[in-house]
Amino acid sequence: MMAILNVTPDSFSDGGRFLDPEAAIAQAEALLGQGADIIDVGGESTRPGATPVDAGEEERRVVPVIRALSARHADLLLSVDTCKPTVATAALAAGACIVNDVTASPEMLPLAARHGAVLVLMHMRGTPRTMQHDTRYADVAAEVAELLAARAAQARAFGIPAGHIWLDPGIGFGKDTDGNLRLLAHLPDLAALGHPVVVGASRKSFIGSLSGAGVDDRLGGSLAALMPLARLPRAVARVHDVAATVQFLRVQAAIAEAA
Ligand code: HH2
Repeated sequence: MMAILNVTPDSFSDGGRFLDPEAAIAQAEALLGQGADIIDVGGESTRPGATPVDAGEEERRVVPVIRALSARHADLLLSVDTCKPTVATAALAAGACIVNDVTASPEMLPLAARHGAVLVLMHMRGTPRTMQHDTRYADVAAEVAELLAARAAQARAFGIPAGHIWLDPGIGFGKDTDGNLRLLAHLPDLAALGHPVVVGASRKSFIGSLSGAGVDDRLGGSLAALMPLARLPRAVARVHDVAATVQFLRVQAAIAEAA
């Protein structure tokens, strides 16, 4: 379970709540207490239409939080949610061991290889500013799997082991509601590429479209969106609501064992 910690003023769900490093560290401690395995620290919102942040500002937001958490918890898996190689480098030096790159940029491959880091490769069409302009695909699941398979092959060619390359279909990143649902329904196809799979569906707008619920009232839909992932052998859920997700996944696993 990867818990979301956005050190930003403008993230779509927790924007502005954890911009202060002390508040961010306290939130990380709370998420760990609820059962998070990984804390994913982000300093730039990627919500549709978000304004880009320069590398210096992004680094100033995430690095002190990563450094403080790493000093307090020697074994904690810390992830940095960034698409900038300089921010990733600074975060790895401060104690992160996972680079979560929503652009799956080829530039991150040598960097992750050099540091022995886990690399999350996520599918996005365009940029956060443009990604919802065209959400049509001939076959969204096939197209996303093809792009991620190609990028994963490049990552392996850089010497990154398969288990360190995590693939994410990019729920909400240049997809409409039907596209998101299709991607979730076809997660086993992505898992068949032989890498761990990450899903970030937590509180996203397709849940609002299906239910009419506002952003802070989407827990039920967020858990439902994890059902396909709960059936995969190597999978990571990226979530805001850690305690409820831990409970959901435990009960799912117990049912699977009883089958
Ligand atoms: N979604 C968001 C950000 N980073 N990383 C991965 N791997 N997968 C995702 O689906 C994903 C992600 C967007 O959500 P959030 O961080 O909650 O909001 P914001 O981008 O507004 O900070």
